[in-house]
Amino acid sequence: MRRLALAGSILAAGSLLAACSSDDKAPVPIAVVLTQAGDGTLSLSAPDTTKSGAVQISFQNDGQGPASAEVIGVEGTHTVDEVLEVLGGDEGGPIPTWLKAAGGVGSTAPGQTSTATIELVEGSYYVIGQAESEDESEGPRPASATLQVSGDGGAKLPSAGTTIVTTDYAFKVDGDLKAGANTVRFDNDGNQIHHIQAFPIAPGSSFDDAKAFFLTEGEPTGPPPLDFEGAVGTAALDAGAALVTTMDLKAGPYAFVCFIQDRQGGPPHFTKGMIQEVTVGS
Ligand SMILES: [Cu+2]
Repeated sequence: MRRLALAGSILAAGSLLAACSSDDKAPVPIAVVLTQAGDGTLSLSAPDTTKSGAVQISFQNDGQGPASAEVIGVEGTHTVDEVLEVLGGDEGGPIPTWLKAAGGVGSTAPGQTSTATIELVEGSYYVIGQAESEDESEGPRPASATLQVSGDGGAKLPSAGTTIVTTDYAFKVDGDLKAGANTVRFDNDGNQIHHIQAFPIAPGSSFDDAKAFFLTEGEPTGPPPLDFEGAVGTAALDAGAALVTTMDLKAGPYAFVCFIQDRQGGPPHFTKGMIQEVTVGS
């Protein structure tokens, strides 16, 4: 944990130097570390404050299973309990307008560090560290930290060779996705909150099988047509927001899926078309 904090301060010094020698400001680095106690309790360390603009989150998952770090903005005064109630609430429930999904780092394997660059405006945020479990009721309570963002302007979000644009209700990939680490910019041009969850289609299965797996009610039969172990995903992103992240992909067909519902509540977006086949090149 100490080593990461040190790395963060070296990066911060580097970005100051970069700012002096160029008009382009570099994203401000932020180190977020999730730890898990022997009894399963999660805790999160993150800075209390940062400046507005692009912020590069480096998320170190020292927990026992895959976890994510999402940044949630609140308009007005809302406690973290209110935020967690929305995030862990009934599937398909309404999402209050005071809650803003600012992005963050998607699923990260235990022992790994992943980064994502997001854009923050002045305001109050919570960083939520959440373990992923197949049965959400069994997971530990998410850990949280407050983050106060001040100022205006700041660094711009970097561009990336490949952009994935979400609309209500579709994914559009601009550029190539290849086997290995892809730096991807995710732009949410829709009016709803979206994320990108990418599942490799299992050998011997087709995209139609994958679609049927998600869209058919009741218990599926037979082996799943998707490789859940190989799945990668982004944090949730509000309307008009963007982030830059890395997606580790392998060659072959994927199903891109959004599980989020409309703000007013309702079925997950894959039922409205946000389940699409995307082919990753070798
Ligand atoms: Cu969506």
